[in-house]
Amino acid sequence: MSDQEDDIILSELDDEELVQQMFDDLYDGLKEEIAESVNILLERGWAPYRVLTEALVGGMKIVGDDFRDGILFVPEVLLAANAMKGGMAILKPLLAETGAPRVGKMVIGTVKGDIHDIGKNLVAMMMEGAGFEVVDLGINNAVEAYLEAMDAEDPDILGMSALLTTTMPYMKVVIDTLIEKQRRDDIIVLVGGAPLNEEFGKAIGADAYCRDAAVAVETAKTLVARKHNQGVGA
Ligand code: B1M
Repeated sequence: MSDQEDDIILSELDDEELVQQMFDDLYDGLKEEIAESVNILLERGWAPYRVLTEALVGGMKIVGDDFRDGILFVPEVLLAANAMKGGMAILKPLLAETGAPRVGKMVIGTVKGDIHDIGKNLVAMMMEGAGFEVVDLGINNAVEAYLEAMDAEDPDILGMSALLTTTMPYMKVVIDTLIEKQRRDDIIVLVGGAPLNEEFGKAIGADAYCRDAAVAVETAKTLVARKHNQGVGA
């Protein structure tokens, strides 16, 4: 087959075919193709959030399943993650453009020992879109980094992300340190990441476990509003 016959014209695919193609392109780590497809879907009137969840997060789920099953390895997954970030970079300003009034401030970071940041970045993007000011501490954060950021930024919320069963217990280290330093009551602690669940969130003393970015936004809004009301009444 010639190269030309191999070429797929992304703009000629219908929506369903294009999303399927995006799953393949994400799997193959094709950043430019992902960026082009994201733009096509946006031009066709898809909401940024729909592109994010249906096309990008959907595609990453397939990558994750094959990584788990030993079909894909770290280098391929890194390429897929890079392609995903290419798509997210286009969506970020659009998600932040909602004109929502400022509702609160969040410091967020992935915990010590953990370098996964896609989910955390997504939460940060969605929170910004919902009107929160977000200070992103990046990956591999020791408790000192969270404490310093709390001093410097005076946030309403501390968000922690962990993607590994070996790093999720570190969230408790952070919360226990806050208790020890009598700072736990000053801040709403939200936690998230694929291996966590509601029970774990409760067990470590977080205010809430957030299954995904949309839940993080809703939970943050509710808890910040409650905190501000309590503040007024106090
Ligand atoms: Co990693 N990895 N990885 N990895 N990786 C997982 C997590 C794994 C489940 C894969 C698998 O086996 N199926 C597995 C963990 C197994 C376990 O702990 N039981 C795993 C492993 C083992 C590893 C390494 C140890 C592999 C190795 O080296 N042998 C290594 C660890 C490195 C380290 O951190 N020290 C490693 C490395 C990597 C890459 C670097 C290659 C890459 C990360 C690139 C990057 O992030 N820049 C990577 C990736 C991409 C994955 C998978 C495939 C995808 C994660 C992802 O981005 N998902 C992942 C498999 C999986 O999760 N199914 C896997 C998409 C993202 C949108 O979802 O992160 O869940 P998620 O975020 C969601 C929610 O969880 C929630 O909202 C987000 C958006 O809806 N959320 C929050 C997340 N954080 C939140 C914080 C909040 C609120 C909500 O705060 C308020």
